Amino acid sequence: MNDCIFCRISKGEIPSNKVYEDDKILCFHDLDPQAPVHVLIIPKKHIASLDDVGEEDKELLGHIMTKVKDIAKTLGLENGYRLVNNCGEDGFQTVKHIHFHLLGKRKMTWPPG
Ligand code: D5M
Repeated sequence: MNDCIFCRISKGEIPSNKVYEDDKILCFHDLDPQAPVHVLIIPKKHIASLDDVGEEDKELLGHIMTKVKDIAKTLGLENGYRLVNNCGEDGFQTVKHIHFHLLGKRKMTWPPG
C-alpha cells in the first residue's frame, strides 16, 4: 500500500520515533500523544482494521499481544497501561492500517470518550 502512512513508516520511508521493531511488527511514538506515554504498535503487513483481520493473521495478532508487556516494561509502565484499538468510523479510526495505542503514565478514566 504505497499511500498508507503506516506502511511507509514501517518501510522507513517516513521517519518515526521507534521503540521496538522486529520482522513482523513496529512500535513508535504517536505524533499526537494523549498521555505522557503514547505509542502505536502496528503489524508491518497492511491490514486496514480489526474488521479486516483474517484467520491467516491469528499468529501475527497473537505476536503483537505477547509483545505488549515487553514494550510496556521498556517504557516504564510498571503501574499499568491501556491498550486501545479504534475500528471504523464510530470507533474513530483515522489511519486505515490496524494499530494498537499503548497509553500510560497517567490514571485513565472509564468510560472513554
Ligand atoms: O489513530 C491514529 C493515530 O496515528 C493518531 O493518534 C495520530 C497518529 N499518527 C498519525 N500519523 C502519524 C505519524 N506519522 N507518526 C506517528 N503517529 C502518527 P486512530 O486510532 O486511527 O484515530
